[in-house]
Amino acid sequence: DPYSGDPSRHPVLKVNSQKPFNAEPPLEMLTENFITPNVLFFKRNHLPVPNINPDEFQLIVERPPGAKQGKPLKLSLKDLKTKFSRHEVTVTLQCAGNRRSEMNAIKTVKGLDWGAGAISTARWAGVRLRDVLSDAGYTENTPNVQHVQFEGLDQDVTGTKYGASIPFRHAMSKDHEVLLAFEMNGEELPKDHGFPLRVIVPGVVGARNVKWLGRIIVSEEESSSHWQQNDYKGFNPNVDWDTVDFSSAPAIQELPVQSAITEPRPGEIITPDEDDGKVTIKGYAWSGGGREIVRVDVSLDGGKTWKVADLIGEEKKGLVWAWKLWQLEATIPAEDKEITIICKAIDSSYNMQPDTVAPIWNLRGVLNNAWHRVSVTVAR
Ligand code: MTE
Ligand code: MO
Repeated sequence: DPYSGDPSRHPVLKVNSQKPFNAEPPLEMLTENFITPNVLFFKRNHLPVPNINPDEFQLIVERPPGAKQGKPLKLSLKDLKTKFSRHEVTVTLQCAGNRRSEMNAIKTVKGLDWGAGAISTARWAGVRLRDVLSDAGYTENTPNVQHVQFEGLDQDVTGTKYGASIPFRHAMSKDHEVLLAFEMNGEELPKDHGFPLRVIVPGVVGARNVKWLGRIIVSEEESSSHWQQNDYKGFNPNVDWDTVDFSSAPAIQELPVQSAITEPRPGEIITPDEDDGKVTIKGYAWSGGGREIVRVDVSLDGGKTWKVADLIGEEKKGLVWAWKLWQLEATIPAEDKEITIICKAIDSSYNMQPDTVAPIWNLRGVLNNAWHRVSVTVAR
């Protein structure tokens, strides 16, 4: 069993697939903390978790043509920790398949049936990718370089490794804070999250945040991996598996604005406060590309009227990589028995979420960011 070396996991996680391991935290636990505890952080593996000896580990960085006779730069964990300056950043990671189950409910899609919990936030520590690329000899002026490819050390039975890439200018940008991380929330990177080293690309889809990083290749082409070329792309709702042409669409990088309700849960019977008739609604909101969430609107009447939720977050200058948790104390009209709660978030570019799933449905079930709806019964 190639999965016999996988680590043990917290029993509270909702498992979407055991082998490879894919799981999300219960939603009401997800928004208990701004920083998601490591054991609750969603886990998305395509392959068995590789067993890596940290004392023998070496990151291989291919050099630009001509530099050092083409010999790659090899860095041990100690080299990474001592030769480069440490950098920390709070980043929310989201899988492109977050909320896929709502797409599946309309028309079957291919993929794991994620609820709204394929998103989590951690404080990551490591070194800047741009510093490592500079050390290998790359500059903003290196000719013929367009992409930075990341190769994982996890592989399938045929030896194919997980891989992905991001644009070179993104990797070299000081503002974008791309990190080679060896710590997650003050602890050594857990096995499920890429021990001993992973890439963190703030504001970019989870799939490019390569775990168990083994090799970095700078190239004119994007990664040739399945996950860069033939997966994690968006399509028109009428494109099906007979007509899909993966080469016609760009690989997903920055993600669109997103939000979801985490409390109450669908079908729950909620009891308004005896004195003021209020209930508490909670959720999260996040956007890709460093766009900060500026407002979350919540409706308790299926979208007829809207209230503004309180935002809970971290102070950060410049680009913002972490989500906002939000909360609303709201009065429910005395006559209402069944209500539909809706949330929608607005980011700093005034991007807003689409109101329904059908117009953004796609065969792979990615990029679902429609208004999130939760129907509950009111008991008094
Ligand atoms: N990196 C490797 N090497 N192998 C993988 O299967 N999965 C990717 C990405 N990096 C993956 C990987 C996907 S699709 C996502 S959403 C994130 O890791 C999930 O990161 P997490 O498990 O730390 O939440
Ligand atoms: Mo993902």
